[in-house]
Amino acid sequence: MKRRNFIQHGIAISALVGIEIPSMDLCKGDKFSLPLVVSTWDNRRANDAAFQVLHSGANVLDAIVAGVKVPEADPADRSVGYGGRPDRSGRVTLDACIMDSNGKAGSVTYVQHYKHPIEIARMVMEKTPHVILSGDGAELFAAKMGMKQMDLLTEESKKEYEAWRITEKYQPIINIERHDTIGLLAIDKAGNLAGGCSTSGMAYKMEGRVGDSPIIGAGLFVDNEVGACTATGHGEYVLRTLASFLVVEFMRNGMHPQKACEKAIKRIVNKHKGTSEEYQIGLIALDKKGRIGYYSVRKGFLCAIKNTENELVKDSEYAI
Ligand code: SD4
Repeated sequence: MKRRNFIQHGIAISALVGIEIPSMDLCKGDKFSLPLVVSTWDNRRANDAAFQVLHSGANVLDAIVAGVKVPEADPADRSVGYGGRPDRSGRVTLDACIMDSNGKAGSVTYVQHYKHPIEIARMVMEKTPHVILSGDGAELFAAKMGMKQMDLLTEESKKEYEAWRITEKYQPIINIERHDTIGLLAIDKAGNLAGGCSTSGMAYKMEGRVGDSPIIGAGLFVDNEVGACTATGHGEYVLRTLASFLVVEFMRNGMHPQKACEKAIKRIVNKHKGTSEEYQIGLIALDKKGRIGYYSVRKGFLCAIKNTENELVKDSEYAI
């Protein structure tokens, strides 16, 4: 079911799973029991996959990869992986990154023909001396690692792209077609954190454009001593402010994840006062104690939460 059709004002899925929903304040103020998974938008299926892995006692990094792979493989998710909208040359180019509990990071940018950039990012982290591989180099590395190529442009994306070419107007629409990137954060029973982020980026972006999602500190940041944050939305705004790093630093200074997300979003808004663009950014954060936060520039952002007692999709509060 389409996110925008399903979610209205913090509808949780208690009706579907028979679970009582904590109030908004409880969600944002209280600790959740561990293990715990949170993700951007209505990524419940990704949360489920990640949680199952965590619950089975496996590594928190395995949980991140299992979760992120769900929207990457889903052609109905038009902002991630297979089925993602192309750039203005008609190519589907993917960005992804991952961070583990030891502060290691891996990332790929501008990758074509591979459905699971999160797996390539993990291999960059684990099997190379580098943090980021880009474009041809990332694809060559994926081929060497035995990953299979495929055509990522679905018929639906192709048709839309051809319709777009009539006007070629680059005008991202907030919350709907161009914002469904997955940012997934998880914490295991022992309190170890990890995170991942994956996207096809802004639809009809310029060739070669790289967004915030694969940039460590922008689209994602994890510090196992403190907490983790991930971002979605108009990446240029996140890149200019290194928003995920900023949120983790706020939390390091003792701020609650909710306050930290709010403060970072307000900084983004203040720094971009003069812009006429109707941009959207959503941030979610998780700290070492299992407390969460989420906040956005505008109405419409969602945060999905899953632990043993809860399976929720919450509307975010917003700045403007
Ligand atoms: C980008 N931040 O490439 C990504 C887009 C996004 O939901 O988050 N879409 O700018």
